[in-house]
Amino acid sequence: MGQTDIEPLDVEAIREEYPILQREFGGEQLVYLDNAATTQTPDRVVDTIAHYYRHTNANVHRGLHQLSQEASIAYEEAHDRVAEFIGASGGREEIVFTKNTTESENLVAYAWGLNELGPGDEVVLTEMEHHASLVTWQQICKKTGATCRYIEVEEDGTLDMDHARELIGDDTAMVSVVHVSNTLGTVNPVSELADIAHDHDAYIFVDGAQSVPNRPVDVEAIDADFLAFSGHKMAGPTGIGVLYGKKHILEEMEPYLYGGMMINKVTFEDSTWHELPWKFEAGTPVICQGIALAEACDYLDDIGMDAIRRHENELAQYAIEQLEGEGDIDILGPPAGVERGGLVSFNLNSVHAHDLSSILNDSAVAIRAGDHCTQPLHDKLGVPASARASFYVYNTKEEVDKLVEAIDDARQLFA
Ligand code: C6P
Repeated sequence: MGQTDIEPLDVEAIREEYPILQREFGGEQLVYLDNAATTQTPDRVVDTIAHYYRHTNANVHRGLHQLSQEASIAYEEAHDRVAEFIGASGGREEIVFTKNTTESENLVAYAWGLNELGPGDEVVLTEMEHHASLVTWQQICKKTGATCRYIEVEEDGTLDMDHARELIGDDTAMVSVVHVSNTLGTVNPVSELADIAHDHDAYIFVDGAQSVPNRPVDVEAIDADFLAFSGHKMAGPTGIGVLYGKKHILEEMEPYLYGGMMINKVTFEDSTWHELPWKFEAGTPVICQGIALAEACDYLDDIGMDAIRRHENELAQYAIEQLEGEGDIDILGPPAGVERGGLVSFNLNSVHAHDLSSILNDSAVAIRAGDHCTQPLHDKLGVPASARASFYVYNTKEEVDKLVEAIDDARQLFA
C-alpha cells in the first residue's frame, strides 16, 4: 500500500487510552516527547497486566494445577503472537523473551560470539550503533581476539554503503546494525546489508529497538538472522525484550544463562538442554510482561503499523520544518524530506542540550538530552550531546508547536 492510501491515525481517540497524558506540571499539560526512551502504556495493556495478577498469576511450566496451566498457555501463546507480529514463520521456537534489547544483544554475543569468534574474525558494526550493540560486540571482540570494524556515517546521516561493501568480506562473521538510529532517525537499508553479509557467509543482527515499534518489520523479508527489540518502546511494559533468531541458528547455539527451566536432563556430571525457546529462558521468566507484550502487539496491529510509520514520519518532518525556521538550530541526521523514524535530535546554537531540556521541562515539555547512548557517534559529529524530541501514536502537531514555543523561551533566556 502506498503511504498516501493510508488513513491517518485518530489521535484524539488514541489519547483517551493514556490518562498519563493529562498530567499537568506547573499548570501546563504534559507534552511527552521522550518516546524513543520509553513509550507510554495504553489502558488495555495496563488492564491486561492487572487482569493477569488478579486472575491468572502462577509460575509457568512447573505446576500441574489449573492456574499454572493457564499461565503457561498464555505465556507460550505470547511467543506465537510476537512471532506473528514480526513475520517469524517458525513461531515460538524463534522467539526468546529477555529483559530488553540490551540483554538480547548480550545473549547472542555471549552464547554465539564467545564460542564462534576468534583472532582473524571481524564483527562489522556502524558508527551509529547504540551502546547496547557497540559496547557488547567491542567487549566480546576483546575477549575473543576478533576485530570490530565500523561502517562510516555520511554527512547526511546515511550509511556509506560503498564502505559497507568494502568492510564486509570473507573475514566477517557478524554484521550488527541498527535498523533505525535512535540519534539520527536514519532508516538503514538492513535488507541490502543482510544480502551483503550472507554473500560472505556472515550473520546479520538487526537492532530493531527503534524500528519494530514504529514501522512494519518482517524478519523474513529482511532476511535477518537475529533481531532484537524492547517492549517498553512499543506500548508494552518494561522488563521485557525479544530476541528473534532463525531456528537452525538458535538450535546450534549454547545457552546463555544456566539454571532451572532451561534443562532437559540433569545429573551430577552433566546436563542437556530444553527445546527452543526455553533453552534460553533460564529461571522464572517474564510471564506477565510477555503476556502484556502480546496485547501491545494486538494494540499496534489494530492501529496499523503502516499508519504508525506514516504518522511518525509526518511528525518528524513537521518538527524539522518548524525547528529549522529560525536558522539557529542544527538538526542531526537526514535532511527534511528523507523518511526517518519518529525522532529529531538537534542543538540550539551554543546552548547545552541539558540546559535546554531543563528549560523545556519548565513548560512541561519532556524531551531527552545527552548522548543517547551513542557517544562515539556524538564524538564523530563533534558535539558533546544533543536534544531529542521523539514521537509516538498519541503525539500531535500541536505538541510539536508547544516544543517550538518552549525552545523560543530558551532562546530569549540565552539571548
Ligand atoms: N535507547 C534511547 O533513549 P533497552 O534499554 O535495552 O531497552 O534498549 C537499548 C537500545 C538499543 N538499541 C537502540 C537503537 C536503542 O534506541 C536502545 C534504547 C533509549 O534512545 C535508551 S538509551
